[in-house]
Amino acid sequence: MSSRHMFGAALAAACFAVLPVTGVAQQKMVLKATDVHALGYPTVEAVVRMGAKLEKATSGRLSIQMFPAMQLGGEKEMIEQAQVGALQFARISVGPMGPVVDELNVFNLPFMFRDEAHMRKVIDGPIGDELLNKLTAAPTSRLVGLCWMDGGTRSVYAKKPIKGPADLKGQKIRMMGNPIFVETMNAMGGNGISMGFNELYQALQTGVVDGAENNPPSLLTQNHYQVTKFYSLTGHLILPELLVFSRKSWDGMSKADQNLIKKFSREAQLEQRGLWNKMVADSEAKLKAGGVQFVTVDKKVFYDATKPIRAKYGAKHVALIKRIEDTK
Ligand code: BDP
Repeated sequence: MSSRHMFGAALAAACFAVLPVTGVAQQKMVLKATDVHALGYPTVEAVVRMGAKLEKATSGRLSIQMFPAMQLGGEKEMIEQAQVGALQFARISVGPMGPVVDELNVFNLPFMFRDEAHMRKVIDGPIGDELLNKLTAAPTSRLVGLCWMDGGTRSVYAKKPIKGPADLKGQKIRMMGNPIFVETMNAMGGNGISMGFNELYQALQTGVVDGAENNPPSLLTQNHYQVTKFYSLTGHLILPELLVFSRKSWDGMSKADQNLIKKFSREAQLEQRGLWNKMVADSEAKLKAGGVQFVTVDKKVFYDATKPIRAKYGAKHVALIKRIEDTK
């Protein structure tokens, strides 16, 4: 962790230290929230709006202070800080949570969802709820799963078009911190490199990696498109985002406050996707205007190439995968 991030964590801890330890429902609480994205990004905006609702509903007793744009580090650091109660809300990808709560890895399998509508149906329904509850119940998580958000479809971007596995040969492609993703990229023909989001821009600029993969809003807002001009529509991952809460902080709150946060979280899940749809459309237009070429790809080739990954990591979760596939 860099000194800037340590300072952020210490600051967050200090601010929460004045808060009640058990059940003193009337005391003022400033809940710290963090996200890798900047203010205005749909996931950040959804949490900021939740803060306004919380303030209104509690006459200012509960509020949210947002630390956006990786001010508190990458997602690994965010998870760790939430676990120790140095911050309360962490908005993270389901990607880095897979190694913490194994069932979540089902969402992290390549080509698990048919399309984004399918993913939304799954997160909105009983499977979405069950997995949030699993995350909360897992002793390893030390977090409370609050809601899902939309993270769109991830495709590969690099300095050249990627139409098939042969084009990925020798290409170092940054993946999120989860062995499934590294193995997925290797199966797709490239060299998967696990790296924090906070290190990626520089790695692309200096050639430490040749490319990465993400949704259009991230490609745009992180300025990665300035270095990588070809966005090849592999669509290998449709990953929902997660909003989690520090279990340590949660246990010190009243049931009524917990229920309020849960209610607003569910509302945030549904509200965020309106913001997301608009952001994706805007981002695609801006990327094209910025000279990025969108390359059409025969996804079937990558689907077939990643079959061993689904077989290896899906074997333990056959029943859950069947339920996801059966969700229409
Ligand atoms: C973005 C997610 C963010 C991840 C990032 C990544 O919104 O949570 O940290 O991808 O690739 O799409 O690390």
